[in-house]
Amino acid sequence: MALQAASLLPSAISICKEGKSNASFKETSPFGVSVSHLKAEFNPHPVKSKKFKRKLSVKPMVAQIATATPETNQAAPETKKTLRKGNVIITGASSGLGLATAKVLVETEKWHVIMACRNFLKAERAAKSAGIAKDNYTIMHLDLASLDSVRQFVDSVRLSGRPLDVLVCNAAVYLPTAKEPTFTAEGFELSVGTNHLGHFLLSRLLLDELKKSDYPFKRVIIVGSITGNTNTLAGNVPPKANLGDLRGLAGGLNGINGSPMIDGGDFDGAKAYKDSKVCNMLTMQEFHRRYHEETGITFASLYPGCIATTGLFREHIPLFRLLFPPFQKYITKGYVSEEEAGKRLAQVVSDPSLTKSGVYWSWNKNSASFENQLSQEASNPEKARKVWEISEKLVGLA
Ligand code: LMG
Ligand code: NDP
Ligand code: PMR
Repeated sequence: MALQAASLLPSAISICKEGKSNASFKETSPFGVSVSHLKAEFNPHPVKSKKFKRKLSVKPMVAQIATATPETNQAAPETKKTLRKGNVIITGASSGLGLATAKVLVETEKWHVIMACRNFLKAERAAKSAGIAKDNYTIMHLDLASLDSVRQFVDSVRLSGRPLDVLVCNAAVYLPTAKEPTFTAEGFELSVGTNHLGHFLLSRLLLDELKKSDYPFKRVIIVGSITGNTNTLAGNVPPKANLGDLRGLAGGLNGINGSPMIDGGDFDGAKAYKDSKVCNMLTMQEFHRRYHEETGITFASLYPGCIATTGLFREHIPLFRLLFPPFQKYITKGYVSEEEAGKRLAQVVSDPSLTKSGVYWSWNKNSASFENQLSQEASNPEKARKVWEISEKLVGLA
C-alpha cells in the first residue's frame, strides 16, 4: 500500500522560483507542487557567510557546533581564556526537540542549559537518560499554560543571578483529535494559550534580562513549522492555518463570549496548533521590528524538519503514530531524527554566523541551513502588529 501510495506521487519536481529550477529541492523530496501559488520550502541560496559555507561542504553540523565558540573567540581574542559559558533557556526540554537540543549544546561544553519544564521529575529523568552531565543543566519549573507560572519563572530567573544569553521557545502541545476545546489557567484555548500566549509573555518579560547580557550575541529563537505556512504542500493539508481577522483572539479565545479559535470559527485542534505556529513566526518578526536595532538581540524562527517520532503526536490516534514516521521517511522525505533536529536548533542558538534577525531558518537535504520564505499570512507585518497588540492585552502587558 505504501508503494502504491508512492507511485501515485509525481516522480519529478519542477518547483520554479522566478523561472529558476531548484536542484536541491528535487533531491530533497519526491513531492511535486504544481500549483503556482505554492512556493518551495527549499531555497537555492544557502547562508551567505563564506566561513559557514566552507565548513558545511566538509562536515555539516557537528563541526559547526563544535567550533561555535572558538570562532567567537577569534573575533575577540582578548576574551579567549575568560569567555564564560553561554546560558540558554529551552522551554519544553523534557522531551523531543528540546531535549535533543539541550544535549547537543551541553556536549559542546560551551553552554549551560536551563530546562524550563512543567514536569520537574520527567525533566530530571529525561536529562539523566540523555546523559546530560549534571553540572551543565538546571531544571526550572515553567507551565506555559499558566501566566502566573510564567511570571514566577521569570522572577526565579532574575533571582538566580545567572545571566541570560539565549531564549529558545520550543514547548508546544498539539491536540488533533480533541472534539472540544480545553483551556489554560486564564481560560485561553490550550494550544494557542500555551504555544503562543505563554511564550509571548515569557519572551516579553525576559527581554530585560537578555538586554543585560554581555555575551557576544543574544538571541530569542522560536520553533515555527512548515505546517503553518500555506506556501508549502504540507501547509495545505487540511485544516489550513488561517488567523482571519483575529476576532476570536480579540475575544479572548475562551469559547464563552466568542470562539476558542483565533479566526472566530468552530474549534479544530489541528488548526489551532497551526494557527499558534503562525503566531510564533509573526511574533519573532514583530520582535525584530520593535527591538532588534535597539537591543542587538537576534530574533528568529525555524522549521527543524519533520521529527515524526516525538511526543508531539501523543494525542493522535495510534494508527497515525504508526504510519506517520514511515510516511515522512519514505514518501515525503521530510523526516529528521530528534538528534538531527537537535543539531539544527543548536546551530541556530550557537552558530556565530547565524546572526541575522527577523528570519525563518530551514535546512535542505544535506542539512545546510538557509533563510526560507514564510507564507503571505505568516509574513504579514500588519497581522504581526495586530497579533502583538491583542496578545499584550490578553497577557496583561497593556
Ligand atoms: C486532519 O486530516 C484531521 O482531520 C485532523 O484531526 C488533524 O489530524 C489534521 O493535519 C492534522 O489532519 C487531514 C487529512 C486530510 O489527512 C489524512 O487523514 C491523512 C492521514 C494520513 C497521514 C499520514 C499517514 C499516511 C500513511 C501512508 C502510508 C504509509 C506509508 C508507509 C511507508 C512505507 C514505505 C516503504 O488529508 C487530505 O485531505 C490530504 C490532502 C493532501 C493531498 C495531497 C495529495 C498527495 C497524496 C499523497 C498520498 C500519500 C499517502 C496517503 C495515504 C493515506 C491513507 C490514509
Ligand atoms: P514534544 O511533545 O516531544 O515536546 C514538547 C515539549 O513541550 C515537552 O517537553 C512538553 O512537556 C512541553 N510542554 C507542553 N506543554 C507545556 C506547558 N504547558 N508548559 C511547559 N512545557 C510544556 O514535541 P516536539 O519536540 O516535537 O516539539 C518541540 C517543538 O517543535 C514544538 O514547538 C513543535 O511545534 C515544533 N515542531 C515539531 C515538529 C515535529 O515534527 N515534531 C515539526 C515542526 C515543529 P512534557 O514533557 O511535560 O509533556
Ligand atoms: Mg504532513 C512535503 C510534504 C510534507 C511535509 C514536509 C510534512 C510535514 N507533511 C507533508 C505532506 C503531507 N502531510 C501530506 C501529503 C499529507 C496528507 C496525506 C500529510 C498529512 C499530515 C497529517 C495528517 N501531515 C501532518 C499531519 C499531522 O497531524 C501533522 C500536523 O499537521 O501537525 C500539526 C503533520 C505534519 N506534516 C509535516 C509536519 C512537520 C507535521 C507535524 C508537525 C508540525 O508541524 O509541527
